Amino acid sequence: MSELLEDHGEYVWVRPQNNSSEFAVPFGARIVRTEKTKTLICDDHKKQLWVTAEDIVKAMHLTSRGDVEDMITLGDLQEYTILRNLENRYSKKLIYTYTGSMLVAINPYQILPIYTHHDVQQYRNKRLHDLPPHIFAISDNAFQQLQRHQANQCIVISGESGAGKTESTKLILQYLSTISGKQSWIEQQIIKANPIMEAFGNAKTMRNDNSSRFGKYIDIRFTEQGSIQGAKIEQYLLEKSRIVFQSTGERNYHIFYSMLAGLTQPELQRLMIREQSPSKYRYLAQGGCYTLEGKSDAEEFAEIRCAMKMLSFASDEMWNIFSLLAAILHLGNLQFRATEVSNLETVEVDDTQNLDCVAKLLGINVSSLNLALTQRTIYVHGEHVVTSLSKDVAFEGRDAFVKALYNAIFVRIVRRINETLDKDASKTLNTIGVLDIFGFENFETNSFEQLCINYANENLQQFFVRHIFKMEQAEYQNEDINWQHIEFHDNQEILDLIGMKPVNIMSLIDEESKFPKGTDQTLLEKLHVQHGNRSIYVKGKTTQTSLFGIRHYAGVVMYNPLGFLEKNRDSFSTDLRAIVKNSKNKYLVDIFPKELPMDTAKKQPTLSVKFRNSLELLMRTLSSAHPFFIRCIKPNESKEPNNFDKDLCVRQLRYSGMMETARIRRAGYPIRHTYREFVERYRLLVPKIGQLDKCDCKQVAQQICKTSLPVSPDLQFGRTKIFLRDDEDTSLEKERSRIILHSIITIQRGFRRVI
Ligand code: AOV
Ligand code: MG
Repeated sequence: MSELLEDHGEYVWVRPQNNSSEFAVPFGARIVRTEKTKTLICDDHKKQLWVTAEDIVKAMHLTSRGDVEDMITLGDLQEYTILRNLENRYSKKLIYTYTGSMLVAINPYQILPIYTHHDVQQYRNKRLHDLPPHIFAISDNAFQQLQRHQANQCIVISGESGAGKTESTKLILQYLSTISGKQSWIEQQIIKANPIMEAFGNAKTMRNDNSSRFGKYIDIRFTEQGSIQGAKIEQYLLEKSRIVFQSTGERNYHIFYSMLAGLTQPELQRLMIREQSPSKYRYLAQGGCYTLEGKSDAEEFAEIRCAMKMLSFASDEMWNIFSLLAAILHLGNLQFRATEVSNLETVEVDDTQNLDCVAKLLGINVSSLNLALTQRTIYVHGEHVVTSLSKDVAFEGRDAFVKALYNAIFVRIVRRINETLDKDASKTLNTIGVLDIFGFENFETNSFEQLCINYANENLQQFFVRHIFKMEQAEYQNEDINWQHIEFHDNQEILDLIGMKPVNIMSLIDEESKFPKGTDQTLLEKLHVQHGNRSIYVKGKTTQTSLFGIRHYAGVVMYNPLGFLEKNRDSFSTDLRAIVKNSKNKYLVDIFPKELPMDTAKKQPTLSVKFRNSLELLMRTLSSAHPFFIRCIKPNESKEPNNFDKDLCVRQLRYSGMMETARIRRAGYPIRHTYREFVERYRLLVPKIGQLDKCDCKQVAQQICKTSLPVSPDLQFGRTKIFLRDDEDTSLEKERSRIILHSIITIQRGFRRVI
């Protein structure tokens, strides 16, 4: 590239300097001055620095100099060109950018004045590219497509925790409910379903004060006239561990704190809640964080109650829910004492007060509850055998019960919301579905939940890749270009490995969960034996022998199988289940799924089966709809405005699978110019080209390629654009630099001769 260096003022891409991060990518700059062995450049932040000729990767495509609203129009579509485009726009508070019909949304972490009623009106009935990129434009487009083609639409929102998925979902709902017409009751009910779902399914985490700990798909049904007729919400994989444990700085689900702050004194008394401070409850106190900045739990509670009323929750139903939540709090404070009977470790409840409260609230006899918490009945050859539990096992059993109980409450609440929103579902009408789902996860320790989440993301990734592959194909067809020889492999192999082909990882987990002698260790051995020699399966290295890994589309994730089987069984003690079944609390009996007879309890569907079934259903729904994609990006970890952390953003771009757009492009012709742009840039390669307005740019382009490129170059002439591969682009750039250099020298010589 040394020829380039003489071309002063040229925009170039420069290799990252002094940065060892795996996410470091070339950055954009302008050449200021060149000396013998080094070049002075000025980067986007106006910082000047000296680099060597080798540091300069290549000249910048014309379309990358400023910023573009649709990154598909970047003549050079790469990770670093995408990144610079996003950063340039973000610095101007332009948080939305398209890549075709996909929207990239960067969380501004500040209130921007772009969501007003006026903005809603602005975007109404416009084509996608008529106005600057906006989430309202995507929403409107989905609505237009629904009406025009009478076909289902779906909007898939993804991104990591805190990237803005849930806020985006709310903005889409706000837009759709505003434009759909009369602002009737059903629209308000749909909007109000959200605070209820958030109260029970969102919590403060280190990454997000209002983190959704479940995935959701909201399908909104429209009448032929385009007004909202109803909606249906599907929920996925609520994080259950949070109910009994929170890491430092995190909270349990919002509802517990708002309930304590918002219930009246008589209500608290009825629930036997003597302490209003969350710090007094073990299940709320482990994270050491009780309040949320800028939020009043008591006010929130009033809003939740109001929203529940609007969604036709009866007051006794609400009371039943609060009673069960109170029971959970009392259960968490229950104390056990280790005892010993004939040298065997046993346990007893050491806390009659809490035990009484729990028994009353659950409608269960105190002594049966006491026994169910401290003993286990097993069936051996059709006989009941009762064994006493150790203290640790008793605690575990209680926690497993609480997790199941809270999950059952959550599932029931979503079902109730659906009963209200999903009336008249018999009429098949077209829908717009919005998916707000956890993004790809790779933590220090990855467990069964991460495997499920990442499997869901692999499915979505395939859906996405197939869609953009089709779009790219459409561009080639529009331009009458031969597309046949372009091959692209998606991630089917990973999907097969985790959950699709026989003896996949999920089915092995299932098998081991049902096998009486199965342990997490035997599971690991079976996984290794079955899949050990596949390239996408990774065995843990010497320091990680207890782990197994998968080479996901977004990178390798190592999973720790510890606890996999227990989580997959998704069950709790049969003794507790038996007393729940006979409880006087009808609501409690009702929210637990009708269990199979006790001795066949093992045959209940496992979590992996349930999850795979709901995922399969989701993928079928999505596949039968016309998709839009929103990729949310978190610009920094400190939740602050005007701070674009490049490494963090590149990582997300990779995890979001957005690089597939670039990769698919690279599989074909990555560089493309309109004929006019092309001729403007390379006209100097051929002498005597007249005024551009008067010549046929396509013909001139063909002439330029014929004279300047080696014989039979790999390129294609489309209807309006020329399509090039990297080699041809580099040749043209070199030739251009050589000619510029030559003419500078000629001018300088001529100038010297004159003086
Ligand atoms: P998430 O849904 O993607 O995370 P949220 O939608 O909850 O993330 O966004 C996190 C926070 O970022 C919000 O509470 C807002 O403060 C801010 N935010 C997001 N989008 C916008 C916006 N368009 N304008 C202003 N502020 C915004 V998670 O559910 O944790 O995966 O699990
Ligand atoms: Mg969320």
